[in-house]
Amino acid sequence: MSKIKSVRAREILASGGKPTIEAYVELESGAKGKASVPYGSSAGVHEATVLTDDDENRYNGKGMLKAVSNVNDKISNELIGLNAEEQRVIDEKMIEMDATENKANLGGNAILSVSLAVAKASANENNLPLYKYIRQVYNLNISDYYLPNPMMVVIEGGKHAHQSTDLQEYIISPFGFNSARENIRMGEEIYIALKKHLKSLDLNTNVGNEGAFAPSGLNNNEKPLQLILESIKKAGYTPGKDVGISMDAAASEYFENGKYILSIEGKELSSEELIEYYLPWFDKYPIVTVEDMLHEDDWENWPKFTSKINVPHITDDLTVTNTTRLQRAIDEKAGDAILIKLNQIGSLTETVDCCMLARKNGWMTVPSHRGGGEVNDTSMIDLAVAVNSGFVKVGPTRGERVCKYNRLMEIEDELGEKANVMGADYAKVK
Ligand code: 2PG
Ligand code: MG
Repeated sequence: MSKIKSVRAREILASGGKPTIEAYVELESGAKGKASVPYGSSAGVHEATVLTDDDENRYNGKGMLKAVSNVNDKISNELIGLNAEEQRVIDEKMIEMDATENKANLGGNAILSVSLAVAKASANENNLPLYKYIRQVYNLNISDYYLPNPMMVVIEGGKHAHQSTDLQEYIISPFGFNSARENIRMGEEIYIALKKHLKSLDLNTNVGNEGAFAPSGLNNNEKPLQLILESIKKAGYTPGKDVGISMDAAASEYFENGKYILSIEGKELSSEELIEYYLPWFDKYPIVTVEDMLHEDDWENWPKFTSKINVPHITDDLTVTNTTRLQRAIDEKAGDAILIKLNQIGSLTETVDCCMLARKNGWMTVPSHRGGGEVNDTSMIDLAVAVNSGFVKVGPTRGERVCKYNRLMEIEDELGEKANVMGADYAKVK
């Protein structure tokens, strides 16, 4: 057991060319931990605050010097001398210091960077990889390792791309192999097959925020499902058996003044009409999961839609990795699986609590990358392995995305014989 000796932070760049924050923690033993945090571009309104500077002269007001100084001048004073293995106490201390519902004072970005850096320093001190340390420090009663399948975003639109679809993400979810490495390979092969397919149809293959294709000129929101289905076959895999299709509509982004506005089709739909619009897709395509098909406060209609489909409905903007919102979603049967983003809530402890609440209620967890400002930190993968998540959602290309898959393959190698894979059982809590 070692005490915290120093806590520092600095501004670094995230994938979108705007800053984010990185924290460094050193323990008295000399063990060190470093962590950076991402932010979203279609962030939900109920997420923890990403504290940015008001200084329009730097990065158009998106600098993070305030968050950095909150770490260097405020948080560090309170944490120095604390036992680094008291992760819950440390996180609670920062939450108490902040004293707001949504971490508006210190910033969820500032708090999370320190929370993760403490965990990494202490994991190093204990000579444990982060995923093992998370199980140990929170006393998680999970014995075996079941590695998540990749959930690879291959076509993106909405806020993540310009002139593409209204829905935000079309995803391939490979699960047929009994190996994370092989499922990742399958996903990448389908991605390349899709690239060839798009080219052959004279559709552009430029990529959006998450490294997925963002073809312009598609005149409806169903077309990507068709293109992906064709590409799965072209790559030599069997749809529904080896790999399924997933979607994240990110519907909050096209909800305006009480209507869902599908611009590329010139449609304005009510919740009921939107549900009817989606339903035929479930018969035509091997859809295995869907996410945020309704907006973040459409509580009334989430249970109606979830009861009409027989695949997991993942809550993202609805629950924002927040146990209070998750409990409501469980009680109201709004969904049956949850997207997990550390920065939505802003501390490791609250994120792990959210995953455990989901598990207790039979909900699949799906840790996810962020759209706008991703970083090379791979903590989300260690978290996924610690809690036996069904999938991890990450884009197929770009360094800040593939480092996540590389980490997953590294863990698989490290665990060797002990590495089971979620495979087709992804929706089960293991
Ligand atoms: C989402 C995410 C990640 P963002 O909606 O699930 O794909 O997007 O980080 O922009 O909120
Ligand atoms: Mg989402």
